[in-house]
Amino acid sequence: MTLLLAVKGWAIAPWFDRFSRLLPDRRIVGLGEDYDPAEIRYAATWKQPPGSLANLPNLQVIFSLGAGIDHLVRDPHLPDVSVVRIVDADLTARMSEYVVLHCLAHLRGWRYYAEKQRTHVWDDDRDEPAASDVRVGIMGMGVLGGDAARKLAVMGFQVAGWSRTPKAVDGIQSFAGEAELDAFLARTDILVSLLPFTPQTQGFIGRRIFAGLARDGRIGGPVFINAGRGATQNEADLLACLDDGTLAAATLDVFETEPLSDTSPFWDHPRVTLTPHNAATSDPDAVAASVAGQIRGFEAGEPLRNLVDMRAGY
Ligand code: NDP
Ligand code: OXD
Repeated sequence: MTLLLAVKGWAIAPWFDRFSRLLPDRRIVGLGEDYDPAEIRYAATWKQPPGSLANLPNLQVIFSLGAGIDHLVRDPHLPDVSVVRIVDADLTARMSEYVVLHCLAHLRGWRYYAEKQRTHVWDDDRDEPAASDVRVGIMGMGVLGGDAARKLAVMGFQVAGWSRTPKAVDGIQSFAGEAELDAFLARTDILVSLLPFTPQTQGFIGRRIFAGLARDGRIGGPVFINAGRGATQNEADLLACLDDGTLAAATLDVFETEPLSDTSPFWDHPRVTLTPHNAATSDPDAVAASVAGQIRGFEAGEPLRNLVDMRAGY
């Protein structure tokens, strides 16, 4: 009944602490510790080294401690057991805060006025559209995209979503699949990506997507916000499109390679705002409680929730 914490890139101590308190009757071990592979029943993972979940003969469930599961999909030695991802109100709320914040920042000229303040310029001539003048398009209308869409609509934005399958969300225009992609892009001033990384989305957001965005909007040109996965964006295209005016600005939380290299041109780009993949941090209190609850439910015979379809890859 041991839980293995297979976590890399995050401090592990808070997870040990929460899981030990929530599951006091279990042994909690970390990678590299001395344990018998046969004692591991559950694994809670984030960016585990590939192969580290192989050869655990009694492993039954793998939990991702984040909403994304690409660290699992990319592991060629992943055992064929149930994979559960996090769907958590705290994480969802954090992502929507991020998306609303950055849509508003582009609407209200946040960087523009920061520069005016830095240079002591009282500039009250900027065109100031209302949120209702601006069309936001969200790629990926899952748990996170759906919540962000609803909250943007409350702020007054004209919101549409694009996903594999159509969605019925009050007040949100739905587009689906390749056949409706161009129409979705053509009505979008601010493009937000909350797409997962899959073989289909890898490198998908490039010049073809940026060039399809509306050019008649009120915010001075198309804007791209990516809080999904970095590997879904073609970074050479993204830079070229920012430089030649195809895109007016970008907010990036995720990158092809993380941490972002010290020499990346994104750091100093005048039209890029960047954050270190923290749009929606997994809070150990909320996430460990969710995983522990699932373990107890599973052992009581309840079905696991938020199971990943490993064939679809998300
Ligand atoms: P979901 O699985 O709930 O939603 C994924 C959405 O993407 C679905 O609407 C799905 O369509 C759509 N989609 C998948 N593949 C395609 C495709 N090929 N074409 C069109 N649409 C597609 O995921 P979440 O909303 O919970 O999370 C989304 C992603 O956000 C995560 O995978 C993760 O990568 C990222 N994330 C980033 C964080 C950060 O801090 N930056 C934090 C948490 C998550 P359909 O509904 O039709 O299936
Ligand atoms: C993620 C997360 O999937 O932090 O990026 O949850």
